Amino acid sequence: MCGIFAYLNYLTPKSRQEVLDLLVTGLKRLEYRGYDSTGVAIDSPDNKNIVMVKRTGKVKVLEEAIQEHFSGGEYSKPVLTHVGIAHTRWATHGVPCERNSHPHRSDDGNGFVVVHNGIITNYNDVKTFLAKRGYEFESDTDTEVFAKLVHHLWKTHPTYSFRELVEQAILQVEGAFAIAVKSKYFPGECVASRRSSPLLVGIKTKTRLATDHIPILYGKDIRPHGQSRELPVLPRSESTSEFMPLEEKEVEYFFASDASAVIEHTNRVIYLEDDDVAAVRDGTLSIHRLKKSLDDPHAREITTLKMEIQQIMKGNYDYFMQKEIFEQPDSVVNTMRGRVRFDGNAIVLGGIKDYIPEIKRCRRLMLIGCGTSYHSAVATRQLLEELTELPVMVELASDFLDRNTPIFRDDVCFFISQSGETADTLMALRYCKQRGALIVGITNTVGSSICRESHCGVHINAGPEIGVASTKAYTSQFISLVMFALVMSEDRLSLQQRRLEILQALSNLADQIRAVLQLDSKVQELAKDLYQHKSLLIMGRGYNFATCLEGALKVKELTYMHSEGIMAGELKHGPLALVDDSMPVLMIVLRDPVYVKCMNALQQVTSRKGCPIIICEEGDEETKAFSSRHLEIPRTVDCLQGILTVIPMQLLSYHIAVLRGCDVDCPRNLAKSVTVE
Ligand code: UD2
Ligand code: GLU
Ligand code: MG
Repeated sequence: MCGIFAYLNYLTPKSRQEVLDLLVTGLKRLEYRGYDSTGVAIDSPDNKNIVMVKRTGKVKVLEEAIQEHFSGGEYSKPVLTHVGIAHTRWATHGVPCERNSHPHRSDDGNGFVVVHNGIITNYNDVKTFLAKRGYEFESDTDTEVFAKLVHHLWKTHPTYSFRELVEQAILQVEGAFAIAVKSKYFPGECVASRRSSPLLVGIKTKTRLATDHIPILYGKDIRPHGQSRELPVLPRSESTSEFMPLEEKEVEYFFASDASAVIEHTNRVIYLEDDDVAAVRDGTLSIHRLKKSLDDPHAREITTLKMEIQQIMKGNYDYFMQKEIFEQPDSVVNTMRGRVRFDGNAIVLGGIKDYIPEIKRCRRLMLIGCGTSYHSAVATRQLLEELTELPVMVELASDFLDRNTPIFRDDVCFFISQSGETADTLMALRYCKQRGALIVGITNTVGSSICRESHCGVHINAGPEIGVASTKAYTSQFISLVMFALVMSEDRLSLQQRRLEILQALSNLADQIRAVLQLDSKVQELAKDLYQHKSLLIMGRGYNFATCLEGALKVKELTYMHSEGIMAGELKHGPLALVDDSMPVLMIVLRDPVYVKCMNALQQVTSRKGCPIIICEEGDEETKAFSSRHLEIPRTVDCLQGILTVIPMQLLSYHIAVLRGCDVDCPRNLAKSVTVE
């Protein structure tokens, strides 16, 4: 989820100090991605060991430690060929601390060291397998199993090449990863691979490369990854001919999570694909795949980047918020990773599974949060009521405290916060804890105060969110609460059909989010109509009321325009007075149980000469007929609609903010993490 940077110089003299400088600079370029700790590994001055430096906190802290302990003397002598790896971590497994920081190692002797981004979901199985064979683990991470697995394979298959060892190891792991591995036993070599996490290789040579393509070498067809726990000895891949793409011998390679860390060194990069194994040996890069499928290409193309750093950091995006909106197809999958098994229709929330019996016995569920986090509770309340059959209260943390709300020992209180540090939410947590309630956290930040002070909880694993206005954290909080509802109803026979329907919809969600994101240019056009107005009313009800609140909050915080989320059922009790031919109105009208009621509201608005923008289901001609402006979203199960309807609202507020010249990533007067009351 965060950053990898690795550097290999072949026949290009560099002192270790220079290598460390390069690694630290590489990490600085990745800083914008967000992280909580850092680390590097290089060869020791006597070349007999690997030296690692790790720190929690900023790259600056790591840099200072390096300057203090690893400069001058032996560190300033040039080495002809060397491999260094570096990492910025966003903890998913184990709190941020030096012990959990990467690189992780295979053994006391640092035989293999690994940096990893992502989540290895079957790491517990691999850990058990390795523990039986005497491996002792020193961190809480999923990553560590990878280093030890490679070591185990090396011991059992002494003739395997470094690349083959890593290849065999990735066959055994499930989940998402980008990894770079360095080894004492294979000096001057580096092996990297990826699955669902980005990784690219930068190539720097003195003269232009002879070719723009690195051929892919395919191995024997072996079974797909991740099916066996017992690590069978797999056939070695058959490819033996290493390809030499370079005319010259001197070469430098950079492995990085994104081009921002590489661009100042070279603009020639190869974007690796899932399950590519890229290995450098004797200065030669080769790319391997274990299995060839019909549509696989023969080579990976070397692309020439023509972007500036600033541009690359945000990808094709102008702002972090925009980038995070577009990350949602991936972040929602990360939230479900290792938890939802679509094949067996099973859900396990490791962080709360032991508490489920206790939660099932509770008197009521309370969901407490502020701002966007509060809206995720509003969005899922109805489903929670339906699937848990418990009373569900949804509370704003500050108001909840103001009221001295009565809390009992048999209450279960959820505290929702992206940062896990929100002061109001944290105080409400302490208030409830003191009264003996069970405290459950829903946070995006491992090791945060809410995570520490809660009895149990769910990490939403959305990855770092940089934009002040929350987007992907909202959809991931939403999904975490939906998963909780599904867990609670696991043994309710009468609810099985409903659960299946929701699970099915969850499995399609990423693609549907991608489809909604395609509306971007249409939303931008709508923003052009709206941005000079003073106000925007957003109406809906049922499962989509939360989207109205969240949409209005996004508009307020980003554009400084007035906006209100209105419960469509309340229209005739007041808000209808605001409607005339000039008041901008947006209405969410989907084909769900409240469709008829929403249509009534729509009619009430149009008969006041309002010309609403309608968010409706794809191809719903009847609804579309009410207005010339609409956004069509794919059909999903009612309780997940809110995820698809909030995305156009995120895009709309974003585009209005840009048109109004507002600072999208840092709205005035707001901070990312509100740690004051
Ligand atoms: C957890 C562990 C992982 C591994 C895995 C085993 C972490 C961060 N994750 O992933 O290392 O052991 O289980 O399957 O170590 N928690 C709170 N408050 C919160 C959020 C979480 O107390 O606000 C607790 C939670 O009860 C659990 C731990 O933190 O004990 C990890 O929660 P998670 O959601 O990351 O759990 P899981 O199973 O996905
Ligand atoms: N899951 C790994 C950890 O918690 C990697 C996290 C990351 O991508 O930074 O250490
Ligand atoms: Mg806790």
